Amino acid sequence: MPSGFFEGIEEIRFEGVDSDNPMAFRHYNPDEVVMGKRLEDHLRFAVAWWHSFAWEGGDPFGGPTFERPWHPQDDMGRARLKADIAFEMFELLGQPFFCWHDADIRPEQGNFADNLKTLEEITDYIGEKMQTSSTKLLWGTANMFSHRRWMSGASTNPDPDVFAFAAATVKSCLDATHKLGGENYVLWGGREGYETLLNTDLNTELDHMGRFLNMVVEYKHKIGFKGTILVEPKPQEPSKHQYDYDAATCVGFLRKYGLESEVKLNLEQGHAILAGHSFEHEIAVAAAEGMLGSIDMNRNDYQSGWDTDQFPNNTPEVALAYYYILKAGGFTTGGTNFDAKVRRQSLDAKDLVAAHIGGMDICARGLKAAAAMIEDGGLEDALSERYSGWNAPEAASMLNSSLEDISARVLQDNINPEPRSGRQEILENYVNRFV
Ligand code: XUL
Ligand code: CO
Repeated sequence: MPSGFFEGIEEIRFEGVDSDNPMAFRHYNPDEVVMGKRLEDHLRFAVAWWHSFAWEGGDPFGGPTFERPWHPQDDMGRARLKADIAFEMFELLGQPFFCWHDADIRPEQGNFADNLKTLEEITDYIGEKMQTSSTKLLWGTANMFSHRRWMSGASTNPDPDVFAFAAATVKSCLDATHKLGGENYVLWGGREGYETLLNTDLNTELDHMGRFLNMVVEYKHKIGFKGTILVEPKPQEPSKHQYDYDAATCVGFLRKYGLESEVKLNLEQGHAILAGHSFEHEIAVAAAEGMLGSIDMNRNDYQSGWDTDQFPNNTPEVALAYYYILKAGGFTTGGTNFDAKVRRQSLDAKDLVAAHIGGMDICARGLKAAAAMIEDGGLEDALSERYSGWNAPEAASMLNSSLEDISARVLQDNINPEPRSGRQEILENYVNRFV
């Protein structure tokens, strides 16, 4: 028996670009084949349990606005109702994946033993629902930032008891992710950072975080979890400074602690913007290091300057993100998670479904534009041409020579470089032909 929450909303279908039905896909046809692969298999969309079902509509100035039948989530009955509603929405949208934090799916009990018990109970319940559903788990994660116990960090907390609580919590979430067949496990350290350097021992905190992550990887192998461990960069918010600042910082951290072949990155559009980067920059940096794992596809408001977690709606931005993802070979275990929430005034079930329709449509449109650019090859040709000087043997051999040898050659051949155009506007115009 459906709950009635989505009453009046039919299964969302692909109707094509000429459709004016706001509750239909215009670009996302899961079965459309692009570069030899179905769109659904390229994009691997996931619904975020926290924003879509747990979040109650509060902001820093006001309380809940949504008043869903399963809010507030303080008992297991409502946790189960929330799961029922979630799976109803997955079905309506044909969602291939979902993601959760422990705190989104079970009520907070205030102590570890009871948190563990309710997590096991609710993940058994979700597991039963998955038996008759085609929606799978993209990733699970532990919320180690909301409860007051985490206020000074989780693995970086000066109090060893909090480190212990964090280790036990991640173990329980990794177990639950494994039980549900999750394809990845994410760690985002919202409180792994500091409010002030004055009370912070940076070296100790980073060493603890590095050891903690190594223990996560050791445990993953012990239980035979085949998914990917992902860390999610974000420069700040809620902490003033977060150690996983951006992709480049995470790459350095993973190398320092010997994790470069074990851990990849979950990159979020809004976090890239907060770090002062474009999303495609973060993706390209991770891809260059072989550490591109998964993405959280949500934008920020460009004026308000904080993490507003809105659904994507900008085709050119999304297209460039997928261009660098496709160029890196596409997702393996990763996917496109909508770490996005409807606005506080968007009260209706219809708003929640329409937000996902729009996000999926924009991503499909962006991916198709990206694939067209790859197939056309214009950007790749321009790159090859720009670096073609390095194909000459005397150029390539320079990298294995020395400053003295190169200096001698500059004198002997009278090398005097002629500046050449970077062709930025021409390339930007090229991209605009596709988006
Ligand atoms: C916070 C954020 C998180 C992570 C998972 O900004 O993005 O939701 O994705 O903890
Ligand atoms: Co995120």
